[in-house]
Order: sequence, then C-alpha cells, then structure tokens
Amino acid sequence: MATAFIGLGSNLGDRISNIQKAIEQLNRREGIAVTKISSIYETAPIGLTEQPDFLNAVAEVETSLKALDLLHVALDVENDMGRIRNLRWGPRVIDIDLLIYDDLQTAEPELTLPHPRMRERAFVLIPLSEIAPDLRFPDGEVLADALKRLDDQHVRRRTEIIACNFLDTK
Ligand code: GSY
Repeated sequence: MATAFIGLGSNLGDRISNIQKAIEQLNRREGIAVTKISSIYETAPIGLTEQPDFLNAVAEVETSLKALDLLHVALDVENDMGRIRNLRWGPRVIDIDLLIYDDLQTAEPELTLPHPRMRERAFVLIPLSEIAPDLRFPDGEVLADALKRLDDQHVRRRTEIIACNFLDTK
C-alpha cells in the first residue's frame, strides 16, 4: 500500500459539486481509498489570470495501484466528468493532479513526482498542510518551509462547505 496526495480544482459549473463528485469517484475506484480530505479553498487563478476563481482541495489516498496507474485513474475520472482539454492553463470543470506518491521521485514523459509546480502553489500547499502538517518532501524539504517561501496568493478557506461526508461513515 502507498500513501498519495491528490490535488483537486474546479472553476467551471457547480464547483462544489464537481470537487465532491471527483472525491467520491476516486474513492469508488478499485485499489483507492480516500483517507483524508482538506477543507475547500477559494483561490485566485494562477497562470491565466483572466478566468473565474477556483475551488481547490487536497485528498490523501491509500492505494494498491502503482503511481502511473493512479494517474490514469485520475485522468479517467476527469474524462468521465466531462473535462475538455483545450487551453493548457484555462478554465476547467475538474482538475485532478497526482502530487506526491510515497517518497517516489520520478521524471517520466507522462508523470513527474513530486508534482513539478506544487511548491510554487499556495492553492496546493495550504490545503496539503491542513491534512499533512508534518509532511516532508522526498528531497528532505519540510512542507512548512516551502509554505514560508510563498507570497500571498489569495487563498481563502471556505469553512462552510463540506467537501465530503463519507469519511465519517466508513
Ligand atoms: O493546476 C490546476 C489548475 N489550475 C489552478 C487551480 O487549480 N487553482 C488556481 N488557483 N489556479 C490554477 N491555475 C490552474 S492551471
């Protein structure tokens, strides 16, 4: 079994429902159990700034799948949910990123781990620090130190939104 962290983002349609559905879909797939979910955060868009604000969250999963297979499941859930890949940095119904898979460090054409841009992104590090405050990256850097380097990227915790309710009933 491996522990992996997955980033979720949505800025099109019913953003809350999109994040909730993606978490539920991942949890239903063979070999994946969602074990922790951060709060949902309202975040200013990074990259292409002329687009609606995102909702973002991070989930921890326990998985018997290999990293590449986990990525393929994530892409499959995105496709099932109607994600259309047109603009690289553009708006999307759902974005599911494999961030960290145990201590694996890899740079393959299809998959780089840890996610190559995650340490620049408050919309990833802030929710991640909520569910894994003591996390250390495979290269030894402590998550809290990576967070300190970031400037204010307008990330606001939406405490009134419940990201999922199935964890309590498992
Ligand atoms: O990489 C994920 C998609 N994405 C996001 C996102 O999820 N949140 C914010 N705040 N900005 C983003 N820019 C891109 S591309």
